[in-house]
Amino acid sequence: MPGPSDNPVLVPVLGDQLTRDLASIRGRTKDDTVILMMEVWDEATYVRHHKQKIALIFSAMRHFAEELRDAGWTVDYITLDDEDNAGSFTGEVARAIERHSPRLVSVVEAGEWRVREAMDQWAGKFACEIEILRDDRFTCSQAEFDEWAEDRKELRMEFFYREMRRKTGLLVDDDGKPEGGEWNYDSENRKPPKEGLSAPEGPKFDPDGITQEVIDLVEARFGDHFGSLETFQWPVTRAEAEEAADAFFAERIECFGPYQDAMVAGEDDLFHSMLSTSINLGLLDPLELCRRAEKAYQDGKAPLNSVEGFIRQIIGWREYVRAFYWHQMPHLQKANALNAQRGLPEFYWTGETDMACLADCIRTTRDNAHAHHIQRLMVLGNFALLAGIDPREVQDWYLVVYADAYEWVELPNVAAMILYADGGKLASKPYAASGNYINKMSNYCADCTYSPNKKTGEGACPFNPLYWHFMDRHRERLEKNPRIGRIYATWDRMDDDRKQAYLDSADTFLDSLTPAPSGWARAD
Ligand code: FAD
Ligand code: DLZ
Ligand code: SF4
Repeated sequence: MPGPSDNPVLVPVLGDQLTRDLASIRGRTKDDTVILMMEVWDEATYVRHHKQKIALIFSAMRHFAEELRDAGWTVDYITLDDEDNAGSFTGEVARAIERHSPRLVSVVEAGEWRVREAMDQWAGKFACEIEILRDDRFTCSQAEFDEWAEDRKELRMEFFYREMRRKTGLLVDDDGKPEGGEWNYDSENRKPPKEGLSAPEGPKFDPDGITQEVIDLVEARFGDHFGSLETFQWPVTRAEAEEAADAFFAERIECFGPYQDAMVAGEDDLFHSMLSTSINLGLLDPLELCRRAEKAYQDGKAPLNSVEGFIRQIIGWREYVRAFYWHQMPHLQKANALNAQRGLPEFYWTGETDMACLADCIRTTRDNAHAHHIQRLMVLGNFALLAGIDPREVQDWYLVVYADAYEWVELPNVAAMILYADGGKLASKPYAASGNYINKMSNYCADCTYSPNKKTGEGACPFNPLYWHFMDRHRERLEKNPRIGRIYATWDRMDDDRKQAYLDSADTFLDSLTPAPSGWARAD
């Protein structure tokens, strides 16, 4: 490798840090820097990631390395099948220090607790200076969040989000007032799908030579992991990710808001942006996307409820869950406030269930390593909540199956948002719903063996008895909650036979579930 000067700066770039604007690359000079990129066994196997997720990350890493080299940077790239590969970030940094004798190792903090803990050991392990920089791709620093959170009994995204709106100036006028008079237009973003609702398809990217090589590697080394590789069509470069963003802003943002919570069988993307993989990898700048959305509104090309909704997902939810993760780790990983102990049903892996909504959400998860937000929340998540599935099993599943899944974003969404395992620090109430909600917001029920209108017994939608079973077994905790407690008046008005029929139906259904054998999410 043509080397830069003696004792250069070594810049390790992790698989989700793929931008030239990274704090550790920005301001460096090409003749004094070696960029280190590492495909390592530990990262590829700490859970048994969906095959598309590994292929996406390796392909994006290889393309980014090529882009850096073309721009004149020195890149030391370790492939997974390099025979001396040490298998871990720490092992590879140690080998790179031997090769390059750097005067400084400069790295941007890792997104995940597990990796950051390892990184924190480097200063004690290596005989050269180590610099760990803040990841300034996020708008909110941890110190800022911790200060905001201090002395607050409840952490609510809505108030944090207003701070982020003020900080960025997005959709805020010169007097600090929100555009249109309201901070949040969520109430306009719950339109059920009308008959035949369909969205213009976004661009799909067929694998090029680099991606195909990676797909072959993944099939050979991780062939027994969950998911299909045949349908791999993710953007793997900044240029492709920008093309995907262009298509979203040209064709789908207009309806993004109104149909944000809608679900249509077979319409996998609907009006969603499909940009989370690219944002999380570093291919797209989240704030730049928000500015584009704001401009679409200013130019009259998209309504306020769509644009505010999109911006809220990014500078609201995305920033919020990341800061919440660091605020609540490491205990968030083990939180189980509702003492849920049931094993994850096998159908989460096989898709073999008569429940049409779950079957469709698992199909798109298997084929595309993606499901949109309301599918993750109100179908897959709602079921796991109502059925009382052990949070650790649910967390592992979500971390494995989605191409955009990194623990900092997956864990708060799963443990705190869908499972209420944190006891309500993030969400004001559990997102529990019966079949009625899914029937209203989707067309799934029309083709289901079960009926959403039947409440108990044979043929009843399982979400109906499960809902009351959940409410009944968590009464002590939930009836004090002003946002959900009133539901117990409805339960108390039912006669005992009706209540018993709900509880018996739910028990019969829960007894019929086959738990997944171990080994799907983590190696035995
Ligand atoms: P869009 O609907 O177009 O939204 C725009 C962007 O907003 C997304 O690209 C994403 O960057 C951001 N966003 C939206 N909702 C959230 C949220 N709740 N948390 C953080 N960012 C958000 N997102 C991930 O990136 N990785 C995950 O591992 C992940 N796990 C999730 C698990 C559960 C249980 C739930 C309910 C949500 C999860 N999300 C996760 C959030 C969300 O479902 C995905 O970001 C979204 O479906 C990605 O598709 P999209 O880009 O089309 O999103
Ligand atoms: C998810 C992942 C995988 C599967 N493989 C790698 C890898 O081999 N090399 C790498 O740099 N990053 C990988 N990643 C992403 C990392 O897990 C991610 O950067 C850390 O979780 C951040 O803390
Ligand atoms: Fe899902 Fe129930 Fe509707 Fe079937 S009837 S699709 S299980 S909500």
